[in-house]
Amino acid sequence: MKFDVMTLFPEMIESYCSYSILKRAADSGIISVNTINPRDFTEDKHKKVDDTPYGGGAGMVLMAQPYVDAYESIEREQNSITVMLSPQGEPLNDKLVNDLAKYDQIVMMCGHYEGFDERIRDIIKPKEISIGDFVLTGGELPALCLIDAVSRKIEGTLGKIESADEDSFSNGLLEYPHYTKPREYRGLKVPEVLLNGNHKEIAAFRLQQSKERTRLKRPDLYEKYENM
Ligand code: 4H7
Repeated sequence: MKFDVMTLFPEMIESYCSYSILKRAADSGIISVNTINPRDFTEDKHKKVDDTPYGGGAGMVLMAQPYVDAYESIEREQNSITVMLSPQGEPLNDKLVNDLAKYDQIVMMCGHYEGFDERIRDIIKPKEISIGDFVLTGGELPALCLIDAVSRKIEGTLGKIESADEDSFSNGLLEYPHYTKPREYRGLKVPEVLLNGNHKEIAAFRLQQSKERTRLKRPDLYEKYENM
């Protein structure tokens, strides 16, 4: 999987991707993360990427020319999708993440200030995706969420130990509680069943815990699970 991120702040993307599991995946060639800075495509000596809005109002609008030229400089694979991270997008969830993981390349567009000149959308026609109903100062965090969530769906990214773990949503339920040493901490004991080595009993306990906490914390998910 190739991720190409259009951003005015490439270090934000590079930094997050240079740690832990994403770093390991990039080093082993399973993913590659590349940034493209629209500022490098400006045509004036001040490298201006934004300007005041026609019609008036506060803030600045990202200009079409640097973004469209930056976009057109990106080499496109055959099986590629272009995504704009925006509060107006389709909500990101596990199903959408799985769908995105089927592509060979995801080109991402990160906005700032008041957002994009509408002609950027008219010309590029990206799929708009939102990570939730709240506003951020820029699209980089949502782009990183997408890179992270998609990467861990790709064969070979997670190690054996991480993959064996049944994560939330893979079965439609939230994760069961986890414990590690010591057996007792501030008077709180690890549930006895986890210490007895009976794997059938442990699996049953964990499933029951998963169901119970999903029912309490996310009744909307629990209803979907029950009707599966
Ligand atoms: C595109 C258009 C995504 C991107 C406008 C991006 C939330 C999400 C952005 C804007 C994002 C999300 C720029 C509009 C900053 C608001 C103050 C970047 N925010 N912004 N303005 N929910 N912001 O996924």
